[in-house]
Amino acid sequence: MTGHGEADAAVDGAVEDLTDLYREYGDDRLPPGQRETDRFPVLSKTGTPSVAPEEFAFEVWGAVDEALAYSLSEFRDLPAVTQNQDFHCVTGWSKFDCAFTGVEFGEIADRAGVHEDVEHVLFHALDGYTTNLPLDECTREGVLFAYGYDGDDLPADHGGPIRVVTPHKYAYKGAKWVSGVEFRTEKELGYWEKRGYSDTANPWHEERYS
Ligand SMILES: Nc1nc2c(c(=O)[nH]1)N[C@H]1C(S)=C(S)[C@@H](COP(=O)(O)O)O[C@H]1N2
Ligand SMILES: [Mo]
Repeated sequence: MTGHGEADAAVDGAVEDLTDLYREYGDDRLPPGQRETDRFPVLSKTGTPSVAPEEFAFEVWGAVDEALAYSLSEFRDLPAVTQNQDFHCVTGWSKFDCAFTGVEFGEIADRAGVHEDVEHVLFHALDGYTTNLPLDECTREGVLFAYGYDGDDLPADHGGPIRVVTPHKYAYKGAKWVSGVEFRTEKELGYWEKRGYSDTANPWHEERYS
């Protein structure tokens, strides 16, 4: 580990291996129609937004007991995990063994106190991107608000300071530069989901388009 970011604290702890998550869906680690790459391509609808770390706020609202707002340093003080995960982009590349450090979705949901009638989550990002998931697809293992990658701070092009990762879904379900999490009783489709990409987005079932 050559990192010198605050992510180190969690990176130095035990790394959980989530790369066998595919077994829920079949025998193949590489989903159908994907090819493995060693690179980590950057895919953004527009450019990388510039973020002043001191002004960054991570906010939680909607049908919750308590709306939350964290500065970046407050967020990085929350309990964190490091997980080895695979990453699958709907355009056809997969990157194995990405070490993401961050806060588990469930940790944030617990702190906010999600109302019983919430079934949907809409993630908001600084570039205007949104993406939606059912609540029960967010509270499962692997969904992180990641701020560390490979022992360092998550690079800005990959969504730093904080991005969502969703190893059981195509990666468009993981908002880079995530700034808000909205707990909803009714579904609202996100940016790509409105534009014809699959709402369910399971890579092993090749759910690419709706
Ligand atoms: N805010 C935001 N998040 C985003 C996107 C985006 O354009 N804006 N693109 C999505 C898509 S389609 C993919 S494949 C992944 C790409 O992540 P990467 O650039 O780190 O490879 O981010 C997802 N999250
Ligand atoms: Mo993508």
